[in-house]
Amino acid sequence: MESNIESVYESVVSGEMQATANKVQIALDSGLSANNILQNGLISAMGEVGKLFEEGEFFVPEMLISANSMKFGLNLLRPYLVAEDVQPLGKVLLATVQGDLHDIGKNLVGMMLEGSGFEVIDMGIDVKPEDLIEAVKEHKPDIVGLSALLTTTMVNMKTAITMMEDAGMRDGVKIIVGGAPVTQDYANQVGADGFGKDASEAANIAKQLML
Ligand code: B12
Repeated sequence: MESNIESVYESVVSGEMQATANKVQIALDSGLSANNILQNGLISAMGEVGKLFEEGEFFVPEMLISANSMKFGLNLLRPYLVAEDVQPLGKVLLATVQGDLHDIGKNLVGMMLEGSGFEVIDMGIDVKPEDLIEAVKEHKPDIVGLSALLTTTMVNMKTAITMMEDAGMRDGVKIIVGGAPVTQDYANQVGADGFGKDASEAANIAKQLML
């Protein structure tokens, strides 16, 4: 790996936020393309972070710090990516369902998706299905990601999916679901296209759904 790219990669994996931005700047100044830095520095580092998490080497705090470092680098890189006309892998609309205020896991999922090259639109917490439908119309995402942490609110995933079906927009969009009480069985029951038990799985399933 080119040494300036390797420095970016290492700062993300070791979770050094400001250093990641500095290393991205150095890589840009050395003449490397923004897309090269994104793919081989930031995205591949987040791939490694996801792998370390799956192997039990990293836990949620480490993953959050790496994801934040990736964001520092990405913020600096964004105008250069626009200038190079680099297209994201796809667009994901994320929301915590109505009645539910938990967002730590959803935010982590959003960061991992960004780290995998997706554009993420985060609608926040306690999102009414009507608002979700308006947002799907407005943003035309490839994937909608729904998060729920309560057994009392996970049923609102079904409500949202049914309302999307009734609005005739279900075929144009993939839906992934997750959150502590959600299982693959539950995802099947509510008619979702995918389930992720953690942020790393969420990114993997989103990538698969784009194929
Ligand atoms: C932090 C927390 C809170 C915080 C939330 C702060 C915030 N900004 O999110 C506060 C204090 C506000 C809170 C409030 C409540 N909470 Co609470 N809370 C938790 C706690 C301790 C941690 C949740 C968390 O952040 N985990 C860490 C993240 C990283 O994990 P995660 O959320 O599971 O997300 C991962 C995966 O699930 C997945 N994922 C998540 N979303 C998505 C989405 C997609 C699309 C995909 C693919 C994957 C995915 O990837 C994530 C990252 O790896 C849990 C206990 C627990 N162990 O889960 C209880 C818990 C969820 N809370 C609980 C309860 C009961 C409540 C309250 C009702 C308490 C009360 N009486 O007021 C209120 C409800 C408020 C509301 N209306 O939502 C119960 C739920 C019980 C149940 N079976 O329904 C739990 C399980 C605690 C318990 N054991 O009783 N809570």
